[in-house]
Amino acid sequence: MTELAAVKAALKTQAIETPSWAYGNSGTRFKVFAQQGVPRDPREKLDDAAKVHEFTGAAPTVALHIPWDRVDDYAALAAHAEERGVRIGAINSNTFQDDDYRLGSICHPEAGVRRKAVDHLLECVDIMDATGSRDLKLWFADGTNYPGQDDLRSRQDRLAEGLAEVYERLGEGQRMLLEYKFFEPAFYATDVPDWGTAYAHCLKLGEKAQVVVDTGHHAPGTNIEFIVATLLREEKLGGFDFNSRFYADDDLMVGAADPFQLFRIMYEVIRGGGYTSETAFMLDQCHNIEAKIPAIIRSVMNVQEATAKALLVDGEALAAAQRAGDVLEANAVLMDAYNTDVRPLLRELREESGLAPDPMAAYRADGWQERIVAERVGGEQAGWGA
Ligand code: PSV
Ligand code: MN
Repeated sequence: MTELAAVKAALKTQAIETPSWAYGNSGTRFKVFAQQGVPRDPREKLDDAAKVHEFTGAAPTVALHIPWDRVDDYAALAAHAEERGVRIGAINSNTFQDDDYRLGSICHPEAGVRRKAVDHLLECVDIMDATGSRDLKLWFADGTNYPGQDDLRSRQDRLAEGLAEVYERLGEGQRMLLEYKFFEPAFYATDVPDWGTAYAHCLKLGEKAQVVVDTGHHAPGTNIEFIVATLLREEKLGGFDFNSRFYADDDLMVGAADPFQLFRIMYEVIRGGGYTSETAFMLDQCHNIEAKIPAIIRSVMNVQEATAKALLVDGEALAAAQRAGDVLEANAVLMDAYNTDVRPLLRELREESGLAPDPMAAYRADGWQERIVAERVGGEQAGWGA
């Protein structure tokens, strides 16, 4: 295989998971702007996700969020997805939207609330059994707003206990992916604030527990690719929630705010042997003012572009420059790959796979957007909490 053929072959295997919630209405705490044609139920979300896959060829799975995507029959929902050409991916739990969770969920001081939270997580594993999902994605809003509000150490003990019960319930081939986030909604202390805390819990739990890196969950200036390299080295990187941030957890399109950072992350993924199906490459985004389906298509393309550039890094030249201590040359090797216009390569690749070269234009020409605007009238649009 020529080098370019190897790059193309690697790109053809790429699978990016899209989140069901990105197809629904979303907003800030100030306003949710409703859009026409937005899905009214989980099936319609899957229909939209299928369109993203149809035009990109790179988004074969869709993450669900429980209870936002609660249905009576999950096996039937999975069958609906497959009919449309996609599959259900990670199951995301929600232990943050009930009044009971004011002081936390699995870290809550009261045993009754902790029980309720753990039961919800166990229910999510039941759903995984029905949908055939591999990953349970856990993000906890748990934390405290004031010093002294609760005992930091006891909260860690409760967290460990709750996670252990859920871990025991995981079946063959199932995993739990633990997300960290440095602040919000708690402002003083968050119970899983950083990769170190997530790593420590996952290490104790065992190999089915892995850390997930949400790119929007770090303080400004954090070297995320270093975290990626370290987690891969420790065999504890379960996957990504990709999105972009300028200020906080902005959930903007991945690769929009800082495409160079995304390239550096993908370079470390490839360098560390993480470019396999063992790593879940998921989007965790919300499209508040832009059209949702095209925004998700654009996001998938942004990940593809960053990956193509990362695959183009001349590893031998880089290693030689590093060995020689040639700082400028080593940096130039990396920048050469980053500065390559990979769009023609990706267009070619799509045509080889029987896809339109420009997924954005193909979606525009397809008529799906006009159809859903015309047909999805009445009913309640999906959105946060719906
Ligand atoms: C909240 O920060 C969050 O974005 C987490 O990252 C979860 O993955 C997602 O919401 C869905 O619960
Ligand atoms: Mn996330």
